[in-house]
Amino acid sequence: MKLILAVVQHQDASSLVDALTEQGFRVTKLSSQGGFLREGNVTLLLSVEDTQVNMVIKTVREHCSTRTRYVSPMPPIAESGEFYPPAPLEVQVGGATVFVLKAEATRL
Ligand code: 2BA
Repeated sequence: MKLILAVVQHQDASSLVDALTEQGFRVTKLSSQGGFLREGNVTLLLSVEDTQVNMVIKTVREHCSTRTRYVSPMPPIAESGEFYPPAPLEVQVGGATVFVLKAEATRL
């Protein structure tokens, strides 16, 4: 068995969960937050057979898009009233960050 953790963007989460559920996978959806952008994202938790990992990854790939975000860095400390607006930093987010771990599932 494998435990798959998939960090995906909010915009992609619903269609991905629908697709995985239609394929018969059990999915747990957790609200999460990225440490860099400090924005909400979604972490999906799936326990699957080893032979199903590729199918899950294929489905994640089909439903998760790469998006560009612009982050404003902190402005430099102003001296003598001058202001230099810092250039926004371009960041590519997604499609998805996927971790596959060995797992044993026990239902109590
Ligand atoms: P965030 O930490 O908010 O990161 C959002 C995007 O910012 C990242 O997209 C990446 O393009 C960029 N980024 C992150 N840390 C950076 C840094 N130290 N310097 C420069 N740019 C940086 P993704 O790589 O697609 O990651 C999307 C989200 O997936 C992350 O949100 C985080 O929640 C999760 N994630 C990504 N890699 C991870 C890892 N190795 N371990 C745990 N979570 C991870």
